Amino acid sequence: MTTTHRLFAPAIGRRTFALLGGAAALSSLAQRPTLAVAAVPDDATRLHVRPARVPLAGAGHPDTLMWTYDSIVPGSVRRVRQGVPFQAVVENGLAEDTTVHWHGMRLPNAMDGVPGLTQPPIPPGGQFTYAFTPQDAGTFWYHPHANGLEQIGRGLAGVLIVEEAEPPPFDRELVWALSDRQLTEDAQIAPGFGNRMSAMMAGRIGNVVTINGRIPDRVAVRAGERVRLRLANMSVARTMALRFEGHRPVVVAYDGQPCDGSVKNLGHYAASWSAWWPKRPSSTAALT
Ligand SMILES: [Cu+2]
Repeated sequence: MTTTHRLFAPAIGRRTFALLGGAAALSSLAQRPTLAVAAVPDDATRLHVRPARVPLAGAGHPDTLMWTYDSIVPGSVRRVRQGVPFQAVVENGLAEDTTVHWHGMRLPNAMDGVPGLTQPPIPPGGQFTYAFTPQDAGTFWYHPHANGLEQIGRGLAGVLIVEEAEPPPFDRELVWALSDRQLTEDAQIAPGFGNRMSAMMAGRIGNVVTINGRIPDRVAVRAGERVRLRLANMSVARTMALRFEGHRPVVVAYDGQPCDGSVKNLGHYAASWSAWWPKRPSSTAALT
């Protein structure tokens, strides 16, 4: 039996979005060939930081001009292996400095991406090579640490998955990169990142919530299916409170660390969960 579940009422328009398809598409993009440049190993991942127009709001709305990794939002899901060296060459195509911070990862200080502290910022047109060996398996994410609120708010973020040597058994894996955007009527990122009022209040809370860069609609799960759900909250200020009505998810890891399932809320910047759907689904699942 396949049951279709409504996630929430989107703020702009409606569209059917296959979350599994979205995650698969992101994975395949991560595999695309890299440019050949001297002194860069063949197996290095490249991240091109650049403005691009992306179909955030969906049919009937103009594409949204965002700041992207490789012209997609969020950046592609990067999969690396615990204990296996990882390299990423970041090329800055923005008109301002940037860096990449690997959120939640234990790594050498020089690779932590804090401009002026652990590295010089990557200037417009410049590049920087990050290299480290992931020590912990889990769900992490990457984002700039330069002008972070605006650069993340304009789209720069992606999921980094460190695969364990022996993954637990599951039927299917879903990756949900959660975010929110402050959009104008014509589906563009609203200016005013330095707004004093929002800085004094809760921060910049968007008027549109997205999963994997799209306004979500429905996701189908089978009765009794064991789904490994990887969650990352990439919004700059919004606390995501997830409700799975009729389901009984079990939290198996938090911020990349295995846990006993007692964690109740996915808070701001609490990046990583994995969860099972071990029981029969019923009629609704809600994200609020
Ligand atoms: Cu972070």
